[in-house]
Amino acid sequence: MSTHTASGPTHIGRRREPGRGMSPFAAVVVLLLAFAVGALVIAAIVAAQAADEARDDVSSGAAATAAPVHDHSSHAATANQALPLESFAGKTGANAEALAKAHAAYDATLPPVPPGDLVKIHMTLKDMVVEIAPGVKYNTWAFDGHGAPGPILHVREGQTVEMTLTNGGSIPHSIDFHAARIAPNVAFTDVAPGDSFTFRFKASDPGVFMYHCGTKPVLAHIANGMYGALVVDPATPLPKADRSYVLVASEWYLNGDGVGTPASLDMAKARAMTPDWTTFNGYANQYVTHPLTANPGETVRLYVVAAGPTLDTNFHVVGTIFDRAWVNGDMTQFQHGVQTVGVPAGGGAVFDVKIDDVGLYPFVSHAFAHVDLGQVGLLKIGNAKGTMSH
Ligand SMILES: [Cu+2]
Repeated sequence: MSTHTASGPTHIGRRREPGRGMSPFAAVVVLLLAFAVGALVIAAIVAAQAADEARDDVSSGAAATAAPVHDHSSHAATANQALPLESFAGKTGANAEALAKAHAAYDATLPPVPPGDLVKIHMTLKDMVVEIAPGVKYNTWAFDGHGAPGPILHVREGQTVEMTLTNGGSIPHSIDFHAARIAPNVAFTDVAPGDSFTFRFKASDPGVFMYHCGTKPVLAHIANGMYGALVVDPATPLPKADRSYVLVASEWYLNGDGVGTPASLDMAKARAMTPDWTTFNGYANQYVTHPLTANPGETVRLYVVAAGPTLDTNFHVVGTIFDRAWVNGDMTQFQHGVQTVGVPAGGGAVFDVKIDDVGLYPFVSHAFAHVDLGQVGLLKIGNAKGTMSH
């Protein structure tokens, strides 16, 4: 290191004992140079390690696209990922406001429970490009052609769900229901492209549950949009709600801005947990532009699932307090008067709010980096006007 300092462009660096006979200013310069060289060496080591990892990522990313199994034996020669990881956070298409208005918001309304003891669900998986923010396109692997999340499912405790998965995509996929008590190696099995697979389970536990693709690497399959929510009503009905909405929180990791060419998954970012966008129901800020609505005094029930793939959601509604919070989806008991509830990745919770005053009430993940990345919406009570800064 001292050699590097000595060969530097200033005469100061040539002195073997930089402290002696030197002005205080020169001593500081020498010290700073020493630090700078040290930092460069460390950066070089980190960059070398990161380049190795990037090569791994390229090969496993290719494996994720072409086949669901990691293949560490083949290391692609090209490392085309810039390091440090480039963020595309907040990078929208031009005229973002107009694009956001034109976007059809994901319908968060909880659908009714189908009649009968047996509920048949058929989903066809499809590779499709969706918008995840104004003008930002992403290559998803989508449940039932919905983009992300997949369809909201709603059953009652005691009903049997018969799930048929048809794989219209190009690689194997599967579906894992958190609501099911079933051998995953039997039911959540990989379905080859073009094939269909049917299994049944009894919805014996009430709550709001995640479902997702469980094919390896699961991180990639969930990050590519393969998730959704299943609401199981308790056999003993909950207190009456006037409106029920379902919000699936998730994050997106982009290998490009998605503005011209659709972005795909950046596995290095997914592993580093540095998302470009975080969303409710798959599109940044969509319920800011198209708020969820209720009348003053109505009870609004919010079913929240944190799909991840990795990050939790700290659910909070600005300007009110949860009248009831079924924390962690335990429908046997609720908490009163709580402000923020953590919904873990892979978990769910149910919230009641009753708001009497007309206004715009933001719902957020109160880990505010998520708000900045798009995980925020508005609950519009009555004929409220204006905008909110949250
Ligand atoms: Cu999948």
